Amino acid sequence: PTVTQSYQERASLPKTSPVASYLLRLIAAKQTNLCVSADVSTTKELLQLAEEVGDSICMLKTHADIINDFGPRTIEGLKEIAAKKHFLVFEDRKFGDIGSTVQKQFTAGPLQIVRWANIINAHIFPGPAIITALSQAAHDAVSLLILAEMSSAGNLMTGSYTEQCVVEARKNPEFVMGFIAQRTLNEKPGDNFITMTPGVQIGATGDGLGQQYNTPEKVIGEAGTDIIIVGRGVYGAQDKRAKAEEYRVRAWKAYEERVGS
Ligand code: S5P
Repeated sequence: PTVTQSYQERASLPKTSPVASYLLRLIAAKQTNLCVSADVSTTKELLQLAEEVGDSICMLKTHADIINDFGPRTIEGLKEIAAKKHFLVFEDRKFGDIGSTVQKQFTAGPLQIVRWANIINAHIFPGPAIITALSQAAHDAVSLLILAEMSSAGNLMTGSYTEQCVVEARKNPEFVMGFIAQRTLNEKPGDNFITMTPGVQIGATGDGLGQQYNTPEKVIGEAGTDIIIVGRGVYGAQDKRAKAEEYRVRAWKAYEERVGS
């Protein structure tokens, strides 16, 4: 089972999407399973945060639609810092519409996500055509995460809905690299999906708006997930670089203890 395998080993397993292999190798090389969620509202803050935490992360997650002045400068700046500091960019657009519409949302409009994101995500409640539609509009360096579980209180993504996410992912291992979920969903032999888990903060249990928090040890060590996604826990801190390092060290140690290295 993948919970006891190293990131390095998993990078070369069969049926692993190319972006997943690349990311697994990057995680092993940089020794970081931390993704920082850059939920800030200006290009300046976004690029500053990327510079500050870049050495400690494997991935930066964006919500491009909350950046007031999002444009070519944002895209070029982000690409440059990502190349320099070696991390991937994940646009958390959470596609959830008919195939034809998501293709346009992915490729057109003011965000032109296909031009700069390495990783995107989608809900499968509209049905599996959302996966084929996004895959047709993508190029080789883009991979999809399916939202299989959420961190917010009372969400409806449980039981057979979550199971169906795994079924659809198994049909498309070339394009679907894994899940947003609260625990590993690699249950069948041969499953090598990457699980990324938001709702992580040290010293908080919630935000008063439904968000629920766990610790890095809980999600990586106990729930067997692969990457922690931390937003306010990092960008809300005075010293963002130091805080990112703190999360990196704790999540990495939880991983090492899990795989027994
Ligand atoms: O289930 C989810 C899925 C996502 S992608 N719960 C989440 O919180 N997220 C996102 O992760 C959310 O949109 C936000 O960008 C981030 C969590 O931010 P934090 O400040 O609560 O750590």
